[in-house]
Amino acid sequence: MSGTSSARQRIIDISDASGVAEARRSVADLAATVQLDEVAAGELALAVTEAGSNVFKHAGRGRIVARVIERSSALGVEVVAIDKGPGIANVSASMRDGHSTSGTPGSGLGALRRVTSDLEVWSRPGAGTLVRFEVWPKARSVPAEALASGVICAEKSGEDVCGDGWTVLQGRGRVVVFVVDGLGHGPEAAAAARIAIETVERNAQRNASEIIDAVHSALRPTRGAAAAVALLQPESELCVYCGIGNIAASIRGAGASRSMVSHNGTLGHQVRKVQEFQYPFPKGSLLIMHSDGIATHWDLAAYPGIESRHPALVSAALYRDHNRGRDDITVLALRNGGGA
Ligand SMILES: [Mn+2]
Repeated sequence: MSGTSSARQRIIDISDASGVAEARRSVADLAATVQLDEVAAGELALAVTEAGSNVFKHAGRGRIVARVIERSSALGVEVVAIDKGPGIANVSASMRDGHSTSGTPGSGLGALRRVTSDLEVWSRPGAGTLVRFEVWPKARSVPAEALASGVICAEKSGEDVCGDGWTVLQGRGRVVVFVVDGLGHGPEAAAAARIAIETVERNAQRNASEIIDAVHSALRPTRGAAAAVALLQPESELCVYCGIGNIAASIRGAGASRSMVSHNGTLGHQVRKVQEFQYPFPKGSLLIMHSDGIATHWDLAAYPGIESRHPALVSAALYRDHNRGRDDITVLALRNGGGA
């Protein structure tokens, strides 16, 4: 399989000006691992500083989430700026270069668009702002995303490692999407999650229930995990789903949402039944999967228009507003189709 999405990610809290500098440093550090050329690295630093400053100036606090992304074997960096500030009244006017409401929310978006790719903004007055963009090496022409996705995976605050994990593996007309939540949190949960992901990578050609069986066997020496695999066939508009334990998953499209079924149990320890379920996955619809660090009672209707935007904005909204705050969290959104 090719096109493994990397789990390499940075999350930086911004609550003062030093947070903006820290975000610039931390994202530069991440970018160094993908060897951006000097021009692209400079533009990334500029863009992160601009996005981070906007968060601090207009919302007082928020977060920058950056991760390594891969497309056609090129590596780039995706940045999402997340705040719960006053929001932007007119996003499209703000995106126009030279828009003259300097100092108001959104005033830097034109500048941001000049130095980044695929800039997307979701904002509503009173509902905060979510900004997403990509930066790629200058020498590469990177094709449009065939299946757009966004994911945030973060450790419980106070922990050094994350007991959740995820992977997206693409190849030969199918996509394997896997989310795992190692029991509890901390190093032992992280070890279980890591073993689960390695097992999925080794078994990615198999069917969904075989993948879950393999994970169950591999996790026996660990403390165990909840996990689910969604085996997508985008062209046939199908999703075969198989899960054990508390991973929430649904497919949403045209205003309707369908939850997918996992059986109870703990992989590695107690599994009564491994069963595949098949669901329609129409073009344009969104797969959303998350661990129980995210509360289950969210509703995308609270974010008008977000369902048709880049999935990274969807995962950012759920992360911002539905984080229970007492566990590791993973939230992943993937569209059958491109970005916006
Ligand atoms: Mn959990």
